[in-house]
Amino acid sequence: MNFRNKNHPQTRGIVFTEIALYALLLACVSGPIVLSLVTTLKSAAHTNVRMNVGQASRTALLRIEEDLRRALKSTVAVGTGSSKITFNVEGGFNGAAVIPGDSIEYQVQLAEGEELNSVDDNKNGLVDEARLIRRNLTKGQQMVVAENLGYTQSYFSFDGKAVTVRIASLGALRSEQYTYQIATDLTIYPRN
Ligand SMILES: [Ca+2]
Ligand SMILES: [Ca+2]
Repeated sequence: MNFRNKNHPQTRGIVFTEIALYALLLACVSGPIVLSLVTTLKSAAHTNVRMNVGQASRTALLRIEEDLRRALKSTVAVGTGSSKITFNVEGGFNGAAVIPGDSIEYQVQLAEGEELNSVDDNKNGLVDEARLIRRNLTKGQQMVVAENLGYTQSYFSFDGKAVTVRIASLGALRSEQYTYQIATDLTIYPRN
């Protein structure tokens, strides 16, 4: 019993020393861990915005591609400023030739509340952003295919053989006042 009592203070002494060491070790290690966690979270936010921007571009181009593959070459017209394209999709076969079907129009136009002035007028974190509208002029229908596009960086061109579409998608990382832009090109040969 005496032996135990004699040793007790010594045991506690070791425990306190260990706790002090662990505390010191934790202080040394937790600093870098917190820093690394912040870096990881920031990097995840960047990856997230980048992925969304890339996905938005692909979705818009898939929709345009679907229409342009059915477009008749002789009906393709690109509007002034390259922000608009109109064409007729195939409408069947009359026994001698393919006949034009619905008239389709795609237009890149500035988002609501935005003017082309290098200022974020509608305060959504993006400067002069645009949306892509698809119109079926024959049926009088209209839908928004994509939003948050670069207005001047997204356009259509036609050289008489191939249509080239460039869609530039934007994404804002507002906490860092950083804007991602991913531009994707698509070249399609309409039908004769
Ligand atoms: Ca804006
Ligand atoms: Ca603006």
